[in-house]
Amino acid sequence: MTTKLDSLQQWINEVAELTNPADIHWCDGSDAEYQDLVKQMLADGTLSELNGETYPNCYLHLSDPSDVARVEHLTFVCTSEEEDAGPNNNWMAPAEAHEKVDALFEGAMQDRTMYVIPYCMGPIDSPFSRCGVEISDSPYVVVNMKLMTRMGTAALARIEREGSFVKGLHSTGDLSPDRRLIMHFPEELSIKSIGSGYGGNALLGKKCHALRIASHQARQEGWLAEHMLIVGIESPAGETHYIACALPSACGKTNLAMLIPPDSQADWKIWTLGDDIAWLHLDDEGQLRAINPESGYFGVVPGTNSKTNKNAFDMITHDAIYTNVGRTSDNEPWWEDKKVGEPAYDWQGRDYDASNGPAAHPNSRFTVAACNNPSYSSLAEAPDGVPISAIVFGGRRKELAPLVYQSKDWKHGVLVGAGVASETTAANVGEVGVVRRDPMAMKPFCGYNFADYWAHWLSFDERSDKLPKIFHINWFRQDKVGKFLWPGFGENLRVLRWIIERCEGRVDATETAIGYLPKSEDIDTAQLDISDETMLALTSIDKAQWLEEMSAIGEYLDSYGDRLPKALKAEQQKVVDQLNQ
Ligand code: GTP
Ligand code: SPV
Ligand code: MN
Repeated sequence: MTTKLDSLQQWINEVAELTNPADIHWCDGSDAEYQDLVKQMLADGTLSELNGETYPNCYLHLSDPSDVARVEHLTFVCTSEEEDAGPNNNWMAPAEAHEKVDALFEGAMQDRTMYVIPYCMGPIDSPFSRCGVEISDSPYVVVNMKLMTRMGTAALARIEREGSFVKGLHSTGDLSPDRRLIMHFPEELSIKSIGSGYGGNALLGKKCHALRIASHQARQEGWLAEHMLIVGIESPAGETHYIACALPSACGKTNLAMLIPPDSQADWKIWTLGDDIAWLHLDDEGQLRAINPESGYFGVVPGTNSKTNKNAFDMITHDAIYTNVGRTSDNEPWWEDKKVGEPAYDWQGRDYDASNGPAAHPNSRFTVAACNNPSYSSLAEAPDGVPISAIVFGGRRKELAPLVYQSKDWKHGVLVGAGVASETTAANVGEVGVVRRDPMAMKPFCGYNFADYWAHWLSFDERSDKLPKIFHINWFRQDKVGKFLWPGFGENLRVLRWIIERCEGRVDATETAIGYLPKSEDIDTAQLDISDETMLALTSIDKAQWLEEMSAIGEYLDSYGDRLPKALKAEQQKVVDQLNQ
């Protein structure tokens, strides 16, 4: 196969010349192609088959033990001006970056097949979708892209029609962390990633394209590319509200996106649109609408069980790829908190031995197509997306942040998002459990200077008077012995219901300096074993602690210098003044 699009063919030729592959394969995205690649990977050991009776069409991939998560310290945004990448990104001048990374790509695909993977992020016929082509020498990447994106012939046809696409070049290289680089060239709409075969480092449609490159395009074109799930909440009366929530990596997006209403609220329904990324546009009426650019999930496995996330637990029993989980003696996948079965082997393929640590890597993942999800919304295919009633920010905070609060208005909501901090997780290589600033859950994913990003967020206020309300949530408050104060998971619906009531103006709230907090009796706790004292702790703030937090946020904002929008600093000062009253 070739293409009639000269710019694409020319790029393929250049890459082939540089990387010297044994073969070039144009991916058509068919099921037959998927099966062929699986067969080939079973033969060479890249995949192993899981129990075909209980887990039909499920495969296990064990990655290199040094290649198990995103690598923020090796991820660069290469704009011509350093200031355009901002203090939130690692930066390298484009010429130097190309030279460095091209040296690693030289001959990198020798004896390997070069796969050309055309994909479309978003419904294939949506005006908001954007296409890309990933070149990769990893068949594992191809099968993951097939499950997670609209990949193949239809995407290529759209690319040839439009003539423009994001260029993503990927090779697993030699997997050495010393020769691993994830480079973004937003001004050229291109990505070069080498040395990792894992997740967001290698599946270039996801974080690299749909967040880092897309956020840069979104700023220029007046929309938003965000690290947000999209979920529909249908009331017993049949009204559905859609909300978009930004939570940092491994902080509960997939779980919230496919929540199952508990028995106490069985007359509510939840519809999943997306679990990780949202592209948001204002329509002609000023309504913010969202599409999910992805069409599959790359979800955290540990912690998934029939109580916490039954939808995920069920959907990964067939047609799924597991990466870095353990196995039982029956050849079923196994992970911590699965609650059934026993591990016999760990994620490195060794006999399980508790002294080696967990059986499944804490960042082990499943890949499945979205249509596997029992709560998948048919509107996920709607070209115009769904109307968003509320935007929700949040993080993982043992202390301080209440269960939920609402910003006073849009501008204040942008401050709430910019002030998000969260404990780090295993989704990135590095220390786990340290609180860090993660504005809008985009610290690792914003392809440009956060100061400009906040200005872009603020600019929406002038463009519409129908913007969604903005909230902040925290499921992760703990007591003195480290027990979660809030039951979480399905019970989070109780908080979503308060958010909807607020959007509809049907419930009062307590005004505080940081925003509107629920009156503790307004969060429904029927049939929940939770004390009034705990509810009070979850729905009140400690002024002294918040003064400290707001001044830390002020210092953080100041670190962005002159480019920081004055309006944002003024919002921070307003909160400080009110806390001091
Ligand atoms: P990324 O895919 O990295 O972007 O992560 P995510 O935000 O989708 O997180 P995910 O839903 O996969 O959850 C990560 C971990 O948090 C899992 O181990 C979950 O079991 C756990 N978790 C999710 N929701 C809750 C909750 O409401 N309460 C508690 N205590 N844990 C939760
Ligand atoms: C995240 O880290 O936020 C993920 C996983 O969703 S990865 O695709 O590896 O970035
Ligand atoms: Mn994510």
